[in-house]
Amino acid sequence: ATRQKRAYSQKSKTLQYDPYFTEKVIAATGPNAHPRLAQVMPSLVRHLHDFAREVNLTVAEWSAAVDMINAAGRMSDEKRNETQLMCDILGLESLVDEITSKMLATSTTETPSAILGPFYRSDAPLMPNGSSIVQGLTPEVEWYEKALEDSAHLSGRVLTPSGAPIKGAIVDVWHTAPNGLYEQQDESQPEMNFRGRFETDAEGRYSLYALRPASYPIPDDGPAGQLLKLLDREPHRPGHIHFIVSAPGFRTLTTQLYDDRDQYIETDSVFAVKDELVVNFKPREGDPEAKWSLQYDFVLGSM
Ligand code: MBD
Ligand code: FE
Repeated sequence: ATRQKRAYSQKSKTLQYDPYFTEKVIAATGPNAHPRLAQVMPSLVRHLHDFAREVNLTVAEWSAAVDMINAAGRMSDEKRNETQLMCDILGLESLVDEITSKMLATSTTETPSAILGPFYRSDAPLMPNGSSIVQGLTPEVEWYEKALEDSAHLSGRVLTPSGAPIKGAIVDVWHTAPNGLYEQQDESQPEMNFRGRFETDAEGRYSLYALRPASYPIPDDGPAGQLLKLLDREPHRPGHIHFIVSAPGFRTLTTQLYDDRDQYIETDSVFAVKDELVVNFKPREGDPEAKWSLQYDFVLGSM
């Protein structure tokens, strides 16, 4: 790494650029431009141009970046969003999530949000409270032993900002198999495995069986993985469970919970961990269905 740095600094030059070029591009915007775009595009153009000048970006480098974005687009479909994954490893999805939640927050008690990530499926089955999102667990699957060890009961309430229970809220939950793969990434898993939606009862309660989540490297067979390698970066995300919690009249909460035992808590490759979302699973007594127990209340924000 040191040698490379030196080689590049030898090549760097201080160049003089037309000081009006960027303003000319911005000024090309017409009077009937979309108002929000008219507001944000001058800033985007300025930052892009400043970036290119700051690093003396060459045609070959810009072209490689275009190829990379095109490759991400070609790889993306309803099962995999590689472009989003590239944003994730640059911290952009987490940053935008943070901006949005600060913009919309109406109380200090609401549960912090975390990014959606590229593996959400909106049509998970609605299941009765107390049922399990673990399917296809037979001794034949490679992660059978781990799934038994990590069996977990999740429960809690969905609350208003002042702590009143919300009846009829939907808790939409998803996580990977112990092999670190979401169901749609893995031929060997049943459709919608480790996904479910649960409706809260009159006390705002939800409950389900799932697994303590395992850490795993984000998919590294595309441009995002390539970029991580070029940056000498660690591809792992700490084990996490995704949630989307929604109820009429409240702001939908997209978030994740992180297992505090995880070795990657401090080095999430997509920068999404927040202290308030790190949880401690407790041993569960007297339940043959689960070795671990987690209780967590979600507080939704008002509209
Ligand atoms: C994931 O599982 C995820 O949740 C995010 C945010 C990015 C990549 C993989
Ligand atoms: Fe995830």
